[in-house]
Amino acid sequence: MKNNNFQTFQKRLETTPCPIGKQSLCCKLCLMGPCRVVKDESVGACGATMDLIVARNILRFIAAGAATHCGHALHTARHMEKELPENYIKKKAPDYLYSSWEQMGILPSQKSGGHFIDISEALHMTTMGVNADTLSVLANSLKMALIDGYYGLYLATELEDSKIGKPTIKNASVNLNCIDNTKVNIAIHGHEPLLAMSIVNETKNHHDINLVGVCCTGSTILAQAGIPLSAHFALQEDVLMSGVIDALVVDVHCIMPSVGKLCDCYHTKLITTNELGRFANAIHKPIENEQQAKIVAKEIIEIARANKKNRNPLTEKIFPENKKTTTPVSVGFTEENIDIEYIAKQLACNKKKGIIAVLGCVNPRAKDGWVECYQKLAKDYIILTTGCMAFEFGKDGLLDGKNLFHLGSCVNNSRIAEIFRLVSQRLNKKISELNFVVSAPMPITEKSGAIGIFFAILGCDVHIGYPHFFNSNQLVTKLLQKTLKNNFESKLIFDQHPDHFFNSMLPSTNSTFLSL
Ligand code: BF8
Repeated sequence: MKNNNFQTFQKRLETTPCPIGKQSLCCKLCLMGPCRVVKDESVGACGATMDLIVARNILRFIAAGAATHCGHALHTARHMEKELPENYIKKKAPDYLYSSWEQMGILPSQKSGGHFIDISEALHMTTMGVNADTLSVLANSLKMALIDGYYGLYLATELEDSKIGKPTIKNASVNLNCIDNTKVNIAIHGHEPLLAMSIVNETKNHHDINLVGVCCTGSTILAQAGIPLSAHFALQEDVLMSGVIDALVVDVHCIMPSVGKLCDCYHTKLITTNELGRFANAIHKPIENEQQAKIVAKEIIEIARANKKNRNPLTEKIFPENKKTTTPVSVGFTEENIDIEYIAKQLACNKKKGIIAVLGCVNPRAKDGWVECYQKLAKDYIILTTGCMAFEFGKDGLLDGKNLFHLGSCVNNSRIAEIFRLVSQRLNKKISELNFVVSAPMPITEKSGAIGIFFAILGCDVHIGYPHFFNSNQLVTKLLQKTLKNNFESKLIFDQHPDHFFNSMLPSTNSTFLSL
């Protein structure tokens, strides 16, 4: 390592999170603050109550999550030279849910791109001195989640599928040992996979290149082309610390700012490809369309190849067991190739108690034991998984495509929503009438908050396994739960203990047979 001052992720995690911010009891929306509202009845300098402050923080959190997924869809549409659709939610959602959302007044604009105005209005209404009605702020949080689900997850997935095709079921491999010190290693990290697919295609002509994925761009090229997935969010620094990554190509989301400095510690060339995701020390190669992507893909291969000679043998981690120690996985499941009829039968005959969708991040501050918990639950439930949690299952050899199904990246959570829709339709039930649980055991990002609430307004119970703003103020939690129960027959489950969660999941179902 050239820079001895670099602190690794593990080291940085030794800093304790702010106990006030962690509960969202801090308002920093104006310069009279930041105000801490830690005692009952305490208010901010402007008079904002604790529940209003928590609700506003929730709305901003979810709006930011929606902005990222909608930005992903927007970038993809631009890349494909397509307009954003109109009336998209009406076309995609079950009618009964659309009516509920309409009645509640949480439907966003249906005009092309109009949802971005709704996101902007969410920021507007949460500035100091605008909306002082906690329930209204929370209702807008549901609107942001709806935007996230359809104009983010659904639209990004649909556009990607139409551009690169729906994944097919295939065998692949995961974990850090996918990195091959004998070859030129290019790691592709981020969330928007269109350039990544051009690199995948170009690499077919270059046998000295070893491509590996990181995070959600990695999940997509894993599902799409069987490119090995080397790491999830929490292991991204480990990829670089192999000392043999000749180029790290990043787009947007979940790319730790630390990787800039870490690339400098080694010989790794950092290449940024999106105007939003800049690093001061990177080679910047923004791509906006397919033509540029093809050119940049070739350039990236040349940059990485030329850089291999700059490796420092003293910092190289050798992977002598290379091929043997990668973990085999079955990937590429979608709403179209998973057997809906079979799943419906399994539920109808009570052979499976329900479906658990295990989503989202792997927060190193959360409790251990979640993978084992779902492994045990897989005997009684069908488990669908995406994002970093899917990697967590994969590295432990559990993605078998029999009980645990890999559905792709985090925007591909729309595939899970579609499976819920299709299975419930097959059984002539509402989503809320079936035992569909969405579990985010270790959330980190704003995106995860938006996804969680999106599933709750579809009618799924949503489990959160790490302390969250959603549960930091009694009144806010009560209002949220009441709104979800009354309108969608769903609830949020806050449980940080894998064993307790496991026990709560087994007796929760009745043995009523459903008619097929
Ligand atoms: O979108 S699971 S840490 S990588 S946010 Fe990020 Fe969380 Fe991982 Fe993909 Ni999803």
